[in-house]
Amino acid sequence: MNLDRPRVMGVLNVTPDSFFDGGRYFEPSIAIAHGLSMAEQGADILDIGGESARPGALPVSLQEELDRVLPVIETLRRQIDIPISIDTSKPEVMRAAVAAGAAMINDVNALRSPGALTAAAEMGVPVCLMHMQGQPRNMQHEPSYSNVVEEVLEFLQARVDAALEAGLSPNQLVLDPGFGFGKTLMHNLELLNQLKQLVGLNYPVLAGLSRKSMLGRILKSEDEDRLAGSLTLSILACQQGVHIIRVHDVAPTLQALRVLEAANLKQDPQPGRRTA
Ligand code: 8Y7
Repeated sequence: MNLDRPRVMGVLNVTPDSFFDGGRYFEPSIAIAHGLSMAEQGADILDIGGESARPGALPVSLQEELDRVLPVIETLRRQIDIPISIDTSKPEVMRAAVAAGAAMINDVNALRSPGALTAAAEMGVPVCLMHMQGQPRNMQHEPSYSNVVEEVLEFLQARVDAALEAGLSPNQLVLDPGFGFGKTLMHNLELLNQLKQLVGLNYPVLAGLSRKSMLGRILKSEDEDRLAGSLTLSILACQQGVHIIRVHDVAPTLQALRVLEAANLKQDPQPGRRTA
């Protein structure tokens, strides 16, 4: 995938308890329709997940996770052209999802689960390695760092080393600071302001900021009212060179990116039209 311009990854949760969807996309047919809709809106990638990473969320069984995601991947694979990413930490789900047509692995646990490095090395698809302090069950209890930016970079560098050691290729790797995963608002804002440092490691960088609780903290708003804040955060990330943004609202994000691109290029996207 050409990453010269930022790419949009659409979030497709197939869980009854995810951050925002709150079970609305649990039915395979509803999840599939939502995936088709994001593809139509212009998503570059779809990220399909069957286990919620919401703070406080409990793990789901292997069979339950497979039952949730596989029918959705199999059907969407046949109906859309864009790559499908599997959001999982379980090596068995990675393997089954890739066999069903997934072209990327998004692992919030950065391949730390037993067998995950080997599975990813064998499959050879791109992998997103994300930083998380703690586990979803307890990660927001008391996040603590002496220097959040340094510690996140060190963690990701160590996971890159482990991945290369396990036989993954450097051009398979994507890095993610893991906004909201064991971080206070201040930690998230510091990371957001220093994203250039992560981009400087010279791997593609993915950022997920869409509708996250940091916006609730800033805006004191409920989930439903986070679109403008989400767009602002995504644009700030892309302005620092982030390559992929993971979002719920595909069409508005693409609009915001078109505006950013025009501003950066100082170019009229519709030359010849006599308007402002
Ligand atoms: C992220 C993510 C979630 C993120 C990556 C949510 C699965 C929480 N957030 N994966 N997943 N980065 N790579 O709000 O920030 O969507 S779940």
